[in-house]
Amino acid sequence: MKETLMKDLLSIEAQPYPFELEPAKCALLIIDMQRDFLEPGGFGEMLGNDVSQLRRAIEPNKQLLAAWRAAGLVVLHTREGHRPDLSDLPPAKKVRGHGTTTIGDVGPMGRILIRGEPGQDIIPELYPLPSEPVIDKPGKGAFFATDLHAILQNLGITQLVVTGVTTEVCVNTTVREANDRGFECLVPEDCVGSYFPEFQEAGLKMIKAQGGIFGWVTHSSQILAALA
Ligand code: C5J
Repeated sequence: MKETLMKDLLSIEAQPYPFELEPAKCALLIIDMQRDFLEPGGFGEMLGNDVSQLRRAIEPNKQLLAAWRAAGLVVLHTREGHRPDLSDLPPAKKVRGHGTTTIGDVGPMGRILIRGEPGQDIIPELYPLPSEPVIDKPGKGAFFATDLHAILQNLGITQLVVTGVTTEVCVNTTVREANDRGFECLVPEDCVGSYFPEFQEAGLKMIKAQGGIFGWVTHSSQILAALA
């Protein structure tokens, strides 16, 4: 970590009020920026979703990730997915939606949401460095059935900048889980994405409502300016 940043408290303009970011205790947590959710021809698009709604978050994430890495701060990534033998896939999740192609079946980029398959991996634009932990999660929240909490505690992390997809599902669930475990969460609105514009708006409102009931919302430009 940059020596100068270590001692600083960075005040980030945010809603409902400024977020006091402590670089030594704050990690960037990038949620599920996976090929099957974001790439044309992937599972998300196969289900009829407009992936451009998610892809607009790629460039802001790239810039934030580059600045975060340059500052020497902690980065973690998550991937939603299951074991190849499906032993960690609840039957209720397997059949949800009554689709003809569901989790574990062969999709456009290998078996859908199965660890090790091309579609389950992170998009090349945001690919993790070998030093950055990747949390494979079977649920929507990144704390459920993973070692994320232990890793954050071991690293002395108490604050999270949470980005990724989708805003109302895995980002919101993770922010709520983190909040209940005592972490302060800051969400840059341009670095999260939903297939549904109305859910993008509502998902962000839910986080910052009632005095920041789950956390804070900002724009990545505010974080970039503070890190610069
Ligand atoms: C979903 C996610 N939407 N990462 N996953 O199934 O939000």
